[in-house]
Amino acid sequence: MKQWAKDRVVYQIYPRSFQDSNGDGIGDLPGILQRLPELKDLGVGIIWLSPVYPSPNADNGYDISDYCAINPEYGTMQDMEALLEKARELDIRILMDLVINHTSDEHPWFQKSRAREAGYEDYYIWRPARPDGGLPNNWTSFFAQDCWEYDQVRGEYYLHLFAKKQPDLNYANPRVLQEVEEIMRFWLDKGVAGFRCDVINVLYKTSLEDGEKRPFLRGLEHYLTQPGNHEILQKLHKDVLSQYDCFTVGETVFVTPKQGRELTDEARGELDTVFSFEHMEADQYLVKWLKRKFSVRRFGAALEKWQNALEWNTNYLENHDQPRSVSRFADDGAYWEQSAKMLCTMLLSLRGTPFIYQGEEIGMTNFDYSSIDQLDDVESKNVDALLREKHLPQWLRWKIIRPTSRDNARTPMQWDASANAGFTTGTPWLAVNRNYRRINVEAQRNDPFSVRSYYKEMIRIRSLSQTLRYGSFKLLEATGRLLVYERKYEGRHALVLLNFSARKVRAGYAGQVVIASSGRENYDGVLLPYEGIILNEGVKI
Ligand code: TEU
Ligand code: CA
Repeated sequence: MKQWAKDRVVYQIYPRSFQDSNGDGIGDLPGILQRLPELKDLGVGIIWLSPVYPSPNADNGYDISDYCAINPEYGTMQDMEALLEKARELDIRILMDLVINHTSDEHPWFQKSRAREAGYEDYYIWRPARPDGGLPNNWTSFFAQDCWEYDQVRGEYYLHLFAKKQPDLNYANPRVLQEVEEIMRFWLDKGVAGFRCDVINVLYKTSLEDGEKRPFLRGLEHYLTQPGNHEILQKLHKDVLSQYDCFTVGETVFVTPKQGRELTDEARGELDTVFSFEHMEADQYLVKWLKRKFSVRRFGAALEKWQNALEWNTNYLENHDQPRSVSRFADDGAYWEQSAKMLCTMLLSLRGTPFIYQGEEIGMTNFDYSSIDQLDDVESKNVDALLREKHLPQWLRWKIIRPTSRDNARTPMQWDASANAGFTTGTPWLAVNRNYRRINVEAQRNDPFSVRSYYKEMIRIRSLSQTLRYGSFKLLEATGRLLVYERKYEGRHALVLLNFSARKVRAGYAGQVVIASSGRENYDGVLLPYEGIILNEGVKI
């Protein structure tokens, strides 16, 4: 793995919600370009762009209809080149989102495949109905549906692990992999620095037998991290990735530490790093819809396991699929500011490359909508439909969907206190959170005590400290309220003390304060509500 990818901080942009430049209510590439100096100022070294390719937007760009072009809603290829150029000037590298498990059903490959055009028949996973007329198998999708859709043109069903407008590609067909290699080369030759690889451990379907009985994701055992999947990744690495100065992070669903190690083993040559999900279960049972109270103990246990499982981690608390961290793991009310800074202290002091999601650096919160009608997300809508089928009343459906919906993180970026938070002069595609007059970049940019300034300072401190970047990780405490860990490098160490509660908590350590989210310069053994502190050469007392 490249050293630059270890030393830099990544910032994820969800283009649709970042910055609109032409008043159509949709974020775009010129909008991103305009904001690059802002990100540079924050200390960002890499940007991950969620998909910007042409797409019918059944899943906001994760359903791609042309991999080597730009969605006209977002601009042109010239705009993309200008963005790369400006980023180069500022020494910011750009990662593209590589979504290759599925395409849009409007992709020309799918159009040709459904028409059985020569050479394209097997680009997707087609099956006839069962003799009894039933679906080809009993699998269920990630988006709360079955996995098969009947296509009138072809007279067969196609497999889709996600929405029905996202047919899965057939990786048993070597032509498909060649196409993917060409796409990767196209972008790497344009100067992108690598890829965030969407659901990259479910590409290869070993068999299409019925799945074991289970309440969700039936069929998973036939496609999760299969040997055939490792082979695909090795080939992409050998043929393409190894030829460039680039970095990959695989979004690997339900990944175990052992699989994570295999996927990132340099000797095997597959991916550089993976996103794991276990810490996201600190407030849920396996799937996001089954919420439980956030537990520091569970969170700490997941961190301990993953921080030590892999040679190098990628750390995140938010992305476009997860609710806002300050609303979820801490307090977005009375202790909003303290909470956001405490979480920042953690994110930037873990071992691995930190990923900050747009708006996280100003402490953006979950949406304040009052009903499902205000949502856009296909996942939320499918879940609502499923729960309605099961006769759950509306209030209960909303209670389940509200804290979990992906739209919590997709509300437009809050830039300033003007109309629509400075995101657009038109009507935003998704409503802006009403708290934008209080929570926005402009209000925080020049305030040395703001959440954003704290992020900036933590990024700076991390960049200066080998201990925070490369040190080993050791969990010292993960109790009801308190999370404490040690980072150690070449005989030097730092202690990170985090209070996940609205009460003062005794944490008996002493040392020199490197940074405290409260701004204090001395530590007396008691953490303030939602306070985060890093102590240099700290000791237990
Ligand atoms: O997400 C894959 C994935 O695991 C999610 O579908 C997850 O199950 C869900 O969002 C949890 O609520 C990736 C992308 O990040 C997501 O935006 C896409 O919808 C999905 O793949 C399909 O491309
Ligand atoms: Ca626009």
